[in-house]
Amino acid sequence: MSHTEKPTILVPGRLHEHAVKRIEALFSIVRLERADAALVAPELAADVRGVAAMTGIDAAFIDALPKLEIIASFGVGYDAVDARHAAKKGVMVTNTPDVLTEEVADTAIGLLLNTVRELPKAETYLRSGRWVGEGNYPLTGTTLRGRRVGIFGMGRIGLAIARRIEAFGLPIAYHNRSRVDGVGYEYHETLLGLAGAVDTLISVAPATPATEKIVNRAVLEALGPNGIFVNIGRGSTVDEAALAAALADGTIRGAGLDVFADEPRVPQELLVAPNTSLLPHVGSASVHTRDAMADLVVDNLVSWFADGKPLTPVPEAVFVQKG
Ligand code: 8YV
Repeated sequence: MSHTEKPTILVPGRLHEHAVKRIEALFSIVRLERADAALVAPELAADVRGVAAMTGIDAAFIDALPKLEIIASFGVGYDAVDARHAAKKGVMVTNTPDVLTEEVADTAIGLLLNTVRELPKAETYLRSGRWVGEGNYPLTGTTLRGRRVGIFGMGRIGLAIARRIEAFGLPIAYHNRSRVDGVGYEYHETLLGLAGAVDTLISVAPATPATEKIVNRAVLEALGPNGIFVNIGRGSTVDEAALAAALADGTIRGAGLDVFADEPRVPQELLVAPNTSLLPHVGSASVHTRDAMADLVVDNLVSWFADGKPLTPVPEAVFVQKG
């Protein structure tokens, strides 16, 4: 790409600094306060050929950019991007799979252990002087020993979590839209069926219309009074009011949550519950992994503008060709 041919890339809202720096070096970058069609001035509409974003991109924003060719989204979950609309308009959409898989799986295991063995609470106990003052931290009522683990969403991250759980010596079952080829774990056709067969449910499910509030009262009842629910996927997949009620009335034993329906707001009932372990959506949040995600965002743009071959197109857009 010669200097004069540099495509204009629009970055609405905040984006990882490493991605911004590389876009600045390789493209002509334009920043916008947020991805709002009303903010797109005519000069911008005439120029922008790519969007790199960590934020939602709706149909109106796509329509406001007639020269748009590609939306490079930061993150593996791209529910905030209207990928179907983009693809319909011939706009490529990419996400950042693979590079975050092991990090998110690590976090899921940490969250599971924090929930079951109360490690954050035990640390707070020590730091606040209670070990000295009151003696040993109480034995935890829950343990990983003897648990049966169900994984909801057997994609790349689900598989990476399953590999780790295998090393813990625990049996694994799963539910997914469909059975995954080559995966030998016990498969359940429904989430309810899976919840009934396990006592530890780890959700890695993406946000789709089909998964909206799918972790509901019935699923939590099926998980049962010794049940532990861990969510590392998306908050919208959980009926949070039902979860808070289930935690309060003993329908399940505890929950570890990294994601919430209305981030960064966390329902008060979940914040004050003694049997929750909560994280502020840090599944992939190490410098190492976020830098790798940033690189993949930019590499998708580079590859698209060089030869029309994005590295990681989302399924809705795989058929989109560079015009
Ligand atoms: C986000 C995530 O990328 O990849 C995902 O789907 O949930 C995260 O890694 C992160 O929250 C940045 O917005």
